[in-house]
Amino acid sequence: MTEMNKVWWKEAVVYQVYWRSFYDSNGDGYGDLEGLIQKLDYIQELGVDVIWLNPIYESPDADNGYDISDYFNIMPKAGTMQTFEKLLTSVHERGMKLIMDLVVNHTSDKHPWFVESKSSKKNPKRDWYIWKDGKEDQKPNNWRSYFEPSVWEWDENTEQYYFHSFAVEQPDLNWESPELRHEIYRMMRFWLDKGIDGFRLDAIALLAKPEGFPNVDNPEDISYLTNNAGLHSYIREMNELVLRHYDILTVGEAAFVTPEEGLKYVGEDRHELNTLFHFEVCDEMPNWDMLRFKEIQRRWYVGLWGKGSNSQFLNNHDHTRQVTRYGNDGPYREQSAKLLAIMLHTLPGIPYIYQGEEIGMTGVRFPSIELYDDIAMKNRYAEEVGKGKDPQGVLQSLQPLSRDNSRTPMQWNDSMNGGFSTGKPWINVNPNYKEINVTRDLSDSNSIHRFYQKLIKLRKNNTAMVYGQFEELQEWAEDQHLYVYTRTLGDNRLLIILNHSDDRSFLQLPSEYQSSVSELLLSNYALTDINSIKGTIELNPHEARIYKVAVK
Ligand code: TEU
Repeated sequence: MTEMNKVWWKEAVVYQVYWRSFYDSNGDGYGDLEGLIQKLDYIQELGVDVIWLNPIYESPDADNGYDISDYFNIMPKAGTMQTFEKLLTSVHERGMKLIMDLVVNHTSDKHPWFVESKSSKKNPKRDWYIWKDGKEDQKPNNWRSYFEPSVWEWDENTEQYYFHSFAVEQPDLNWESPELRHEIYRMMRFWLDKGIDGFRLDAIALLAKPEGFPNVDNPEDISYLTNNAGLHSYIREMNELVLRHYDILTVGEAAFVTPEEGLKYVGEDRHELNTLFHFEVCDEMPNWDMLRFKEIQRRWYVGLWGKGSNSQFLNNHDHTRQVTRYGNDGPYREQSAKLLAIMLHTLPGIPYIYQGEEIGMTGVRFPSIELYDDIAMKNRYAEEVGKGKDPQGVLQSLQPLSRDNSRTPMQWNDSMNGGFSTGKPWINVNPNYKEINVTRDLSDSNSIHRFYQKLIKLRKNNTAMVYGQFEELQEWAEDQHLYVYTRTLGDNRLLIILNHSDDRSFLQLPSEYQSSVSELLLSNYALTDINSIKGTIELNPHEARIYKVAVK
């Protein structure tokens, strides 16, 4: 595989800020941009390069900002345009970059465009959204949406249905309309000309709909909403008219893609996006499965390496906390959080840190549906209970993967509300904030946070972690707990050994490695001896090591 050309965003570590849960500066119970500004030193000291900011645009907040009613203004609970501009300046003054969430598959149903479109079949903006005939009791087809049993919502006034891939409050934009597309490009330039450093493109795989909107055999498998004909012509047009004119990072949220499909988005010869989030792990692997994870990593490495860039993450604002879902958030929480960090930062791809991951924040279990906020969970709860299912059983089935697991407020210290807010937080703080918080981690040189700092610093000094070829040691390729691989760039080789298990593991490396280690770069146990690689190695539960080895 050829070495890919070097560029700043490939070497970046990205920190995702779900601002409404990050830090509340005015006591209204919501995090805000002023609060983020006050915490920029904290983010900078972690060592990250780019901040990904979840949507801050005007929104009725049906889906926590992913239902936009004005792309050109900031929602008041986040702050003002002046606060945003102060934030952007402060981020740049610290040598970091800021990418924004671009939500253009849909708007809010309160967006003036939709209000106009909905007002009459003859309105000039009617075709900025997707309207279809049908009868009140007969929908245009049998598709279901991410958040509702159907993608169709009846409008009594104009006696047609409108299409929504997500909630009723989120009507899909009609990307077949050139007028709509050019208005979106104008909006993108508005933000890029302010100096932002790129976009995370929300639900980008959904922009094109299946030709003719035919019924499907299995409505529950909503992959039919994604990766349809015409999609890449839209993204290429977006690149041609907007993206290619700026030195930016673009990352597409691409649901239901395989490496082959993913390459269409990020192939360097495709002139579409720089990189992507695929969901073969977070959407399709409910619990940790090392063999499946290895297989996914292999396919994506073979599919993209040398041709396009991948991303590495195991949680975000839509997916529960990684140490809970894919690690051990009990007795081995610290070791497990550090092992997952080493894995994500040494596998091929740009690593994303979701706020709180760097202190090992965990998932949560609220005792009643009323304490949850996530529209996806509440809609699914209502749908299932509406079928006559036991409410408590439905709640318990939805809790593990509820998006609210990752949306509880950042835990800054052990004071009220974890130091997040002096008001009543919009969502309850995880009760473990007294034990898990930033202040505690900053006071401990062996904390998860301090480990992340070392790991990110290591990445800056070892370009093999970015551009090195990936190769598994075949002796452990089929091991359910041990993950052993190298990253090689020229004569710079790293050997990574992971024991993803609550038990000890033992292994004996091939002699070529035993005699070639030159340095133990990082370990999540108090290990210092580079000769620790010789003979039979005993690995503690969730032990992870990075060695520098000579290339023979
Ligand atoms: O999520 C999009 C979404 O749900 C899927 O496309 C994604 O592939 C994956 O399945 C997530 O589990 C985005 C935002 O991240 C989410 O917060 C919004 O609710 C949604 O779009 C609608 O804007």
